[in-house]
Amino acid sequence: MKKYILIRMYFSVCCGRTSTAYIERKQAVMKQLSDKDFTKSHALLRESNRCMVGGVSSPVRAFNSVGGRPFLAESGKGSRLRDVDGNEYIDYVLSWGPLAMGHAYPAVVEAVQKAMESGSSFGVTNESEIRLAERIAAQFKSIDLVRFVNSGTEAVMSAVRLARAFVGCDYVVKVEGGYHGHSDSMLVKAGSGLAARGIPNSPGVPNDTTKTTIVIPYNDLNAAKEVFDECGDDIACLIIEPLPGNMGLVLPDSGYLEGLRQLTKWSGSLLIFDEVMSGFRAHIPGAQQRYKVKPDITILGKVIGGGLPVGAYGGPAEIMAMMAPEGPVYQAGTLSGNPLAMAAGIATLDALLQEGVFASMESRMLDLCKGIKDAAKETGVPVYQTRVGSMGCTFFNESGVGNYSDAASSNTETYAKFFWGMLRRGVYLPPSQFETYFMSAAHTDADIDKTLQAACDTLKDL
Ligand code: HOZ
Repeated sequence: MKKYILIRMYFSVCCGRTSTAYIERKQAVMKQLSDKDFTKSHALLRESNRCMVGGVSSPVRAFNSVGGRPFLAESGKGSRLRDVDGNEYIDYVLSWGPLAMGHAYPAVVEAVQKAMESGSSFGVTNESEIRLAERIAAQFKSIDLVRFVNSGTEAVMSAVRLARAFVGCDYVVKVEGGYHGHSDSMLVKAGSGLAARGIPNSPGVPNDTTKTTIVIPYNDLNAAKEVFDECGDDIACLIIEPLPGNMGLVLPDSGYLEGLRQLTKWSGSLLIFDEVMSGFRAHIPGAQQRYKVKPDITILGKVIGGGLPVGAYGGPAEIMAMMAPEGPVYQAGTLSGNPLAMAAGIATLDALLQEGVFASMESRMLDLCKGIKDAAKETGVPVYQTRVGSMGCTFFNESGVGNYSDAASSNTETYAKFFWGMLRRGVYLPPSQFETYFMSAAHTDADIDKTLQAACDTLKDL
């Protein structure tokens, strides 16, 4: 109980909820939004707070890091998201990435409806699993065999277990600000919601679990070398988002990923690429293709589920054969390979892989990012803009951002003002500086023009 009270105190200090700055920020936000009606959202939020922890099913949705209260979603179509008060936004969050074809893409809707009519879950293998696995293996040179699960968290947890069993030791190396879902061993100096709240580790994770997790800064090959020199024999795997998207979007320095590939090879450890975010977004099929580095195990999620809950991990047959029922490493799931999710994933990939689709998303993201950078320059607001494929991020930072400590030095107050200014003008960006925004195939040139106009006006107001 005592520990619980201390943790509560720790959280209120971390989040600064009672500070004058927090109250002032909230008041400023409310003033900025006075011309938008959120009556129904706020009424539902009061209800959700009575029956759901923090009123949400996932922390960043509470908008804590930008202050103010979140809206509640009613529906989405194409590039647009509509809230329960009838406000419409050009959506660059896209359910945090999965909706590569946009909201309610007709082929996805039709595929899911059709699958539903044949039954929603069987608990035995269904042909749709084979078809999605085939598509993934055909795209990724590093993957022979796939195992489907229901989320990226599950895929990471299982892949780390697989790596430990395959290599025969326990240590796992991860990157500061890298986010790999919320399994215990990965909640050490993680990005996303933890970065937004400035929490290094989560209470409730036993010290013994994280003792075997070694954290290195991103883009620092010397730091990685030191760790591998010192304890390379005990390292089962190095897990990394090759293109980190959970500390904002940070790009790998030239040679960094190749260097990690060499280190892991020399020490006999596995290299795991977490491409939950970058898969089918950094490139087709992912960051490993863009940067020409082949991992041992790949983690996927988001786009391969087309908006339904899917995670997957895959690799060469030699490694994957360690998994039950072929091998001794156990992992199972009642809804794994669920036919509705498989159908959504297949329809999404089939549409996205059509000639020119990804290229046009990429070129729109390029226009958007270039436009924001130009507007910031014109208005004298210092930003550091990153973009790869259909992913982008605007850091309010005078210097470059190459790792987590750079990202953490960004001006989050200014990001919060930018977020609300854009929302007021009908553009929904991630409600945290430490996330990535996404383009869909449904976004049009007119959407980009409207977004850039909103960005110019908002930046002028900052
Ligand atoms: N992990 C997601 C952001 N990178 C957040 C998911 C959510 O809150 O929906």
